[in-house]
Amino acid sequence: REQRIAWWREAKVGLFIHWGLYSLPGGVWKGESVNAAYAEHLQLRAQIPIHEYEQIADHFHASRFDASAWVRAAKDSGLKYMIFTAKHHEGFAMYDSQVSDYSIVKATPFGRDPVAELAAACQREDMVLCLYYSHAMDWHHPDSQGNTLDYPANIGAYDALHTWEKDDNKSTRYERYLQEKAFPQVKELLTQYGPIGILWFDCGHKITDEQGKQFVDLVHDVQPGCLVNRRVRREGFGDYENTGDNQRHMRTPRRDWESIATLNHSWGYNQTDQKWRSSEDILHDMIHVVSMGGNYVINVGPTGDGEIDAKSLELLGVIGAWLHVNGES
Ligand code: JFZ
Repeated sequence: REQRIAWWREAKVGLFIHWGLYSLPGGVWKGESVNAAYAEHLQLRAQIPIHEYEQIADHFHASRFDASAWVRAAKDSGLKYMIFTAKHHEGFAMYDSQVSDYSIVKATPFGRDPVAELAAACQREDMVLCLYYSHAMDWHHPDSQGNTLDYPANIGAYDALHTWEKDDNKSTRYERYLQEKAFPQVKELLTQYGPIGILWFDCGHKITDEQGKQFVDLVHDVQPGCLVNRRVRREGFGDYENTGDNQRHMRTPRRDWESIATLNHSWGYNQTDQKWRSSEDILHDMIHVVSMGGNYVINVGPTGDGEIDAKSLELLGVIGAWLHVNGES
């Protein structure tokens, strides 16, 4: 672990990128703003049937996507690593997956592999590429428990979810999701794109210790140099701790830790959320976290077209200017 985490301790600051099918509706469904802070949770919040949600892919052209532009935005802002959402809770692979046809390459007119393009751009710019994978929740796979249970509390109304709820043998079905989709996709991410800095898992409270350990072992078996964050399961798991979203300190900072922050209130692009944080506020948090020994990761949610919005770029610019003067390199 000491070897794995050396680059991360030096990096201190990173960029999170939430990009998926949800980026296209951007928090609005059928002309109505869905009252949810997290635009990437649209499918669940608006209880959109899977076959309807799938149709977003038909309109996903991402005509302004430019991997180098994203990597340069991170680099110019003084950020050292980039965490990209390879699959969020919606279950859609934002990379070329052989495991499922529900992917950006197979299901959209865009048809390209953003992870491959980001990997190439990161290599050119000396940026560490890290990948987010929603391992516990998958709103597209019929056997994933992610659709219900404690998140939020058995909100029930669409396809997969009902059948799952009525099933007596939930753990068997969930295990099938892990074997059929989650484990094989994580393996793909670790074998198709060169060295990955962090496999960033989320919502591990939904799985067992044993399953959490299986994810950690899988990552370290395939890429011993790849870090795993705590959210793979719970406190003490993985290579380092995470705070809750937008939390600025650990109650008990016993090991390396990371704080992740949004610039408005959503992680995915939300066209209705204009409540941006001030640059002073963000700078203050970043300095606070890093001075307390944590890493600070700032999030942007590019539009479905593939662009980082002007306001986020402006805020990143302020961070870049500060780090340029005060950062270490
Ligand atoms: C999550 C996701 O559900 C969300 O969409 C986003 O990707 C974010 C980075 O992570 O949600 C969480 C997970 C954990 C906490 C809060 C929100 N937490 O520990 O406080």
